[in-house]
Amino acid sequence: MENSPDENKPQLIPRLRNPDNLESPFSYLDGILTPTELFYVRSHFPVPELTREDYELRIDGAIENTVRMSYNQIRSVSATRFTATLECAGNGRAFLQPVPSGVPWERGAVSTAEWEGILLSDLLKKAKVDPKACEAVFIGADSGEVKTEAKPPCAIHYARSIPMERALKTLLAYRMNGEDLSLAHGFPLRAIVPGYYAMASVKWLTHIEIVTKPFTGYWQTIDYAYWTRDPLSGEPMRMPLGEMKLKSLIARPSPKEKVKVGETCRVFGAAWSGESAVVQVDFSDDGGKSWKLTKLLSHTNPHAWRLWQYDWTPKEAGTVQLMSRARNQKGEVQPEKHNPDMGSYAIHHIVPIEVQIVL
Ligand SMILES: Nc1nc2c(c(=O)[nH]1)N[C@H]1C(S)=C(S)[C@@H](COP(=O)(O)O)O[C@H]1N2
Ligand SMILES: [Mo]
Repeated sequence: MENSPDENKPQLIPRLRNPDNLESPFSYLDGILTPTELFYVRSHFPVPELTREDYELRIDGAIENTVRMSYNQIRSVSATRFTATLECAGNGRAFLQPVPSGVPWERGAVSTAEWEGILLSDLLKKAKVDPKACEAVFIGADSGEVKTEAKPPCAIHYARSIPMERALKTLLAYRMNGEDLSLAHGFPLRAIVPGYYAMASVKWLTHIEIVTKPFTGYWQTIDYAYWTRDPLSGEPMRMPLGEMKLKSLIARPSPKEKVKVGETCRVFGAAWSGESAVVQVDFSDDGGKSWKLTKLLSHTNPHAWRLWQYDWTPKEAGTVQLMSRARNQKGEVQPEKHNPDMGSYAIHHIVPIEVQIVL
C-alpha cells in the first residue's frame, strides 16, 4: 500500500530491493517538480560507481570523428535546461489482472524534474554523422546477468537505441532539480529522451554508438518491446516501446480516503502525453457515467506533465469510484481498457480510485 497523505513524512516505496526499485508516493504530488528524494528509481543492476576524475563519454560508430569527453569538458559546454516527466513503461502494472511479472508498480513510477546538461546534437555537430545513420545506441556503465527465461547467454550492459531524429533532441544531463545527479539517478551523466518512456533515458551513460542498422539488443527487442503486425505481410513483429501514451492520474483524494458529505474536496492530479500536449482532463465521481471539466493548473510544457484540479462536493454518503480522463492536442482520449498487445507496458487506461463519502 501507499502511505496516505496524513502519515508523517513522505518516502519512496520499495517495490524491489538489490538493486533498489523505489516508487514515488504519488499521493504527495504538490507541484510540477518531484523533489529528488521522492523521484522514483528504476535500476536493473547494481549502481556502477563512476568517478568524476576517471569518467569519459565516448561517441563512436557511424561518425567521422570519434568524440571523447571528460566530465570537466562536458561541464564546460554551454548548458541546456528543461523540465521533463519520466515514466517507467511498466508503471501501473500492479493494476492489470492477472498481475504480470515485472516490478509491481502502482501509480508512482512517474516523476518530473528539471534537467540540465548538453544536447547530443551539439556534440555531434563536429563529428560528421554518416547520412545513413538511423539510431544512436545509449550504453550504460551498469551490467549484469538478466534473470528472465529468454535471457542472453552472458552478462550485458544496459543499452537502448533511439531513432536519430529523437536522439538529436536528447539531453545528456548532469544536473537534476538544481543539484548534480545522484548515484541512483545516473551520476555522472544520463540521457533524458523527451517524450519517450523512461527506459530510453539511459543512466550512467558512458558510450553512445551511432549505427546504420537498427539495434536489436535485449532491452530493445525482448524487454521494453511489444508485438505488432508488419503493415505489409501482417506477420507479428517485435517493436521497441517509444513515446509515452496519454495518461492522467488522481493524486488526491488517495485510494480509500474518507471525504465528507457537503464539504468541498479538492481533487488533484497530473496528466501527461508523449509529444502532443494535454489539453483537457475530465473528472467523474460515478464510475465514468458522467464527466466534468477540470481546471488545468499549469501551462503546457512539451515534455512535462500538467497539473489539474476539480473542486468536488460529494452530496451523499457511500462508496464511489473517482476517475480522471485526459485528452491531448492530437484528439486522443485516455482509454478505458488496457491494450493487451502492449503486454505489461504502456498501462495508461483509466484506473478508478475508490473513496468513501462519510457524514
Ligand atoms: N543504465 C541504466 N539506465 C537506465 C536503467 C537501468 O537500469 N540502467 N533503467 C531505465 C528505466 S527502465 C527507467 S524507468 C529509468 C528510471 O530512471 P530513474 O531511476 O532516474 O527514475 O531509467 C532507465 N535508464
Ligand atoms: Mo522503466
